[in-house]
Amino acid sequence: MLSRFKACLVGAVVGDCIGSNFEGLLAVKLSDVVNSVLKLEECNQQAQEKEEAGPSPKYFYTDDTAMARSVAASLLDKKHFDARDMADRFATEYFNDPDRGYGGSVVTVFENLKDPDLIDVFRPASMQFGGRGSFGNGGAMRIAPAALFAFHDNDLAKLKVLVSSITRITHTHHLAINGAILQAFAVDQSLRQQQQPVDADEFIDSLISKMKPVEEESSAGKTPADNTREKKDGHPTPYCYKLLKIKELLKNRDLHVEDVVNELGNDVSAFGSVPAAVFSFLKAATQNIPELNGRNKFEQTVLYAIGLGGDTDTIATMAAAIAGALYGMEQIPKAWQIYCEGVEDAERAAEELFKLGSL
Ligand code: 8NA
Ligand code: MG
Ligand code: MG
Ligand code: MG
Repeated sequence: MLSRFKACLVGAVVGDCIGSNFEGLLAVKLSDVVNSVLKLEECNQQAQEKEEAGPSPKYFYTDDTAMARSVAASLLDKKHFDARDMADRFATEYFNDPDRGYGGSVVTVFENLKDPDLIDVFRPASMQFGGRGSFGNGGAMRIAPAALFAFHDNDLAKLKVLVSSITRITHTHHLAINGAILQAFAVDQSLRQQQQPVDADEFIDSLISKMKPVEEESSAGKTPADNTREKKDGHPTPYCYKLLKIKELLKNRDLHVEDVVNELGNDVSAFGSVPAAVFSFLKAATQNIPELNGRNKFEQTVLYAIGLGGDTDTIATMAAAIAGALYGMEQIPKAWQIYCEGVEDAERAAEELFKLGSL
């Protein structure tokens, strides 16, 4: 389990670092994604053979990892959710290192969080987008450490509250919150998964049974104006609807990337990215991806997720957190670990989160 904890956070880091090379591209060739990691692997090979190693490549992490680090650090330091502490860490991290590719609007939240007279740390986020709140994937992308922190309690209601609180510091739209909850539930479920290969139908059915009450509860108190996006999709429980779509897509043996993107999305919204991450995990877990032959399940998850294009770093970081939680560190290539920034810190945080549970 320690190895799975570590691979969840290390996986998230390498997914972000490798994925960020393709961020925002509408169409990504899987062969280009493979080449990007071959570069790391060849360099590592040369270094091991003590030949003239080329200039050391480095893939850098982005906002996804920067914020996940703050989530982990705050939970580890305070041993519970402390809104003020976590908000301070998000803002301080941003102002110390603003060029990590943050979302266009979340920056306003950080600026307002800096106000020394601020009483309610959830208020700046709730003011975003005319009071509707951001539906970006910035909550979901950073949430894996929360699933590890709550793992030993084995209480989904508690995990849900924790995830919702962490997300609401920057994102108050219910699609952002529920997307983060889905991502956390998927990580939690993957950590608890006993059998391999994964049964995709079972995995999805279990997620639906957990998400259905969450979505029903959040749609109960909503005003019609809040519902624009669901209306567009015509569904009162939109994440459950997309989870069912994932099941369907997995049964299509002649599936193209465009079909996946059309049905699930690949953009910076939570609704347009968390389902794509879950899909990438299950696709690699249950099927052979011919272009990725010779690669293990973890590698296939990350490479496939990036191949969906769009918000590649974030879809890959989320898919990799789920995959790492199942496969453990053994499946994360050494070269990826060496040449992606932030791996050691993630490994250390995961170890401390693991120890916290056994206290
Ligand atoms: P955010 O809260 O700024 O949301 C991201 C974007 O989503 C906003 O800038 C808006 O364009 C749009 N958006 C969100 N909520 C609403 C709303 N209620 N109404 C209309 N538009 C809305 O930032 P975040 O933290 O959620 O962003 C996370 C993503 O941005 C991550 O994927 C991260 O990597 C980053 N990022 C992505 C790209 C990209 O994929 N092209 C580029 C730069 C940064
Ligand atoms: Mg990013
Ligand atoms: Mg980025
Ligand atoms: Mg992104």
